[in-house]
Amino acid sequence: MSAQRSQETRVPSAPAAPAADGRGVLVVVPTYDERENLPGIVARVLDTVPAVRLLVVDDGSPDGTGELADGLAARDDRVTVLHHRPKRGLGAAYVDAFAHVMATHPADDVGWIVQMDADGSHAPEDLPAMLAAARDDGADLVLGSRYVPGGRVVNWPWYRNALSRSANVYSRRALRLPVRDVTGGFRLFRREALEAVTASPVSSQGYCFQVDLAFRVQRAGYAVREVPIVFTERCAGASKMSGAVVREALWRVTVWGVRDRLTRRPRTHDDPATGR
Ligand SMILES: Nc1nc2c(ncn2[C@@H]2O[C@H](COP(=O)(O)OP(=O)(O)OP(=O)(O)O)[C@@H](O)[C@H]2O)c(=O)[nH]1
Ligand SMILES: [Mg+2]
Repeated sequence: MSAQRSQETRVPSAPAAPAADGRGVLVVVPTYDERENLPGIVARVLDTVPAVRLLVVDDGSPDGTGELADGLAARDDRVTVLHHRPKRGLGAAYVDAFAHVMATHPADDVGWIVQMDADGSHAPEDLPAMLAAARDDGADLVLGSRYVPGGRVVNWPWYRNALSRSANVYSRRALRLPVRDVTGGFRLFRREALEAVTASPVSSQGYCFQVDLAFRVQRAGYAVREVPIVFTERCAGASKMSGAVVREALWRVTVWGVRDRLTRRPRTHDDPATGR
């Protein structure tokens, strides 16, 4: 093969680490009825990491969030919108958005992908610490964690705290995962790891989508790190949390845990606090 041909067919590779200003990073923000929250969150992301790209994934929000996002995209070319229909839950919106990102951005353009809620619970100001964890610790997946030292939850009623804590304890034990916050939705993925774990179909929809992806990344042998975040209950709009979401998580995690034990994988001895 000639030198020129090998040059042409070379697959572009992702940078080894994300830049502090967000170059090479794309933030995916799923929205459903987040009209009041979206403009503020987009502005804060772009202020914090000015070289970042941001993709809003809207499932035809009745409150007009999709059109509002189009307006933000028209004013700032760092912002794009994926109008995703029909609404099939958060998991489907993320999976289709990830596929869209991979198809529209080569690896040397976007090597790192963030997932983040639009409701203000995830503070964009925590992004630099998450990027630094990937840069300095060589993480493939950085979990924004409420349950490591320095992390916390603000303004949740006791029953939401209890639900989240129990879901984490159950998921960690059932799946033998060495991380403290496996249900959180504020994360940074190395593109290669995300591509690898979404190559097989992902059918989990609600909260358990987060558990599903973290489990896949950890079992595939990628490096997972946790960085403390302050999670704040949304100020505006309604939560999409429901009994169905909890039931889905419970049965799916139980099935995965049983299947994992039947395959007789040795228990990991990693330090739960750091994921190392
Ligand atoms: N595109 C899309 N976004 C969704 C869907 N469901 C939820 N979202 C968005 O996903 C993010 C998380 O949803 P929330 O309603 O905050 O649910 P949650 O964070 O799991 O629950 P809370 O802790 O009560 O806030 C928000 O930005 C929602 O607008 C969906 O079906 N499609
Ligand atoms: Mg929320």
